[in-house]
Amino acid sequence: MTELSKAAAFRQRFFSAKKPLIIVGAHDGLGAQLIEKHGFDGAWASGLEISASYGVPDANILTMTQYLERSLEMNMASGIPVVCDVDTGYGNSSNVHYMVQQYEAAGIAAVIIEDKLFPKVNSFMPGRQELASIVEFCGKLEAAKAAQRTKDFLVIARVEALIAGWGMDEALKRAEAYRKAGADAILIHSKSKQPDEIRTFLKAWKKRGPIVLVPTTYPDLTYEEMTKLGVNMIIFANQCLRASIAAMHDVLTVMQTTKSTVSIEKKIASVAEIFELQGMMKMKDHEKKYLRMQKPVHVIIPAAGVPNHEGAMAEALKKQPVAMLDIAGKPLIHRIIENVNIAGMQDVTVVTGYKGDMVQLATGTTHSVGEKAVHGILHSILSVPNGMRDSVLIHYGDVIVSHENLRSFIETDDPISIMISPLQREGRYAKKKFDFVSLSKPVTATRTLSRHPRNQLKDLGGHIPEAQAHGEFVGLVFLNPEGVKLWKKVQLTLKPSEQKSFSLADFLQKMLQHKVPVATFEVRAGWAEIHSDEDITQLESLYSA
Ligand code: SPV
Ligand code: MG
Repeated sequence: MTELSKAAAFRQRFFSAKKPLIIVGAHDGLGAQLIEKHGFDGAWASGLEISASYGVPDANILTMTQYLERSLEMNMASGIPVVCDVDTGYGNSSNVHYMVQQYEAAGIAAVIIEDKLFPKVNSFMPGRQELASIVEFCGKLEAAKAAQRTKDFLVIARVEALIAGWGMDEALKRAEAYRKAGADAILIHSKSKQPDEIRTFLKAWKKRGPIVLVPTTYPDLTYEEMTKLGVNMIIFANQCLRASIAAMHDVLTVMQTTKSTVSIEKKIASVAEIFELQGMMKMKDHEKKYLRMQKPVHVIIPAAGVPNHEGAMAEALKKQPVAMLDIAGKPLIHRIIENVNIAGMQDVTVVTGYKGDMVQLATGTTHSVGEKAVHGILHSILSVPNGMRDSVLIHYGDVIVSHENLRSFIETDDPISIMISPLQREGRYAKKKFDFVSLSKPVTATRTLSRHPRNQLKDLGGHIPEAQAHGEFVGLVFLNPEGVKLWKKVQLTLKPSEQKSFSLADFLQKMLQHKVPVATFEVRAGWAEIHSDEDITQLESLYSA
């Protein structure tokens, strides 16, 4: 069985219910959701509420499109039918024709058109309340009924004769004319504080056709009496807006006078409730099923080591850890994490040790291995609780890699890959021990089509002579979930002493010994190591360029 459209279901209920349906005014999707939660029959896209929420008068200042957009928003956000206040239909019969096509196509269940002149003014506003002629308005109603494509859509005619002071006879005459012109129901509007005017009208009307009421000024008319009088639907048109304005005044007063929110925290809705209403949890479930864009990557940045640098940098590092070295006005670790974030990775753990208290992050968390950081880098990595989760990017704390390189690096089907660079400028390798790499099938051509040639690692470490090396290890390892499993297997074979003393290169070598394939990803540019004052000067000119 196919499900009825909202308009079809609403029409059925409107004409068959034994008691008046109740719809409630709103001006946005959230309002419609709350109304639905409380079990009402529908939402009223109120012209008063929508215009007030824009901060403008209820006098056709806004355009049809603006009202329609809000109505659509309410309709999409909720499962209840939306009945729309379309004022006078935004012009003459041609405007009404177009309006009905638009509202019906948007899935709106019903529109209520009033018999005033465009531009209208809210019915409760003293002063001009000009009525259209009966003839003209009947033409609009006929245009509306002719424009609808399905039989389900409801066109309700709103009689403003009592509002405009034209008297009961005129109101009854108009209601009858509109019924004959094809209106599905009549809304008889009154601004009287007593319900007598409405009682008189309804008694004289004698249930000739369905009736809608807006009991804003006559709240004393009970639901039971309205039921007896044969009312089909009532509209609580603006009470939610008025309630929210009062509530906002209250909290604003408290916040302004006490400069605190402590006393109101328990009275206001929680952020969790907002999340619930806007469907945040549903979105998360949806993402689990369908979002395949980015795999979660846990980034581990070992930055615990006691520095052994030379020159002016050594002086600076007596007072702070490498991670907090200033690179053109920002700590190195912030620059690293910024690139990692831009590359789409948000789950970051920085392992701190030496002067770890000084490591302050803007995003990401820290994990400390103690001030002395006596063990190797592998120990730092393994000490992160549940660190080897999802996919893992291990990123040395003293290299900066461009976000473009990072993004390409993790886009791989290889379970484990490491970032390498061709051998660098002369003399670089004289000063300290480097982890060189040798590849199983080295690219011999100096020109290659691939931006980042991928290859297989044959050997890695300081024991490879420079002359035989195909490149150097940059300090980044990426493991996809399969790679993480392989990592854990090899980890189980380590002796406790190895777990403590190993460098990352030692562990990668161990993987090779266990015949775990390690792929290499070559970068020729877009990375820098921060080891000397010269490195920092170079980076500063890059960042300030
Ligand atoms: C509205 O809610 O915009 C209405 C009802 O038209 S009333 O304000 O009572 O006229
Ligand atoms: Mg209105």
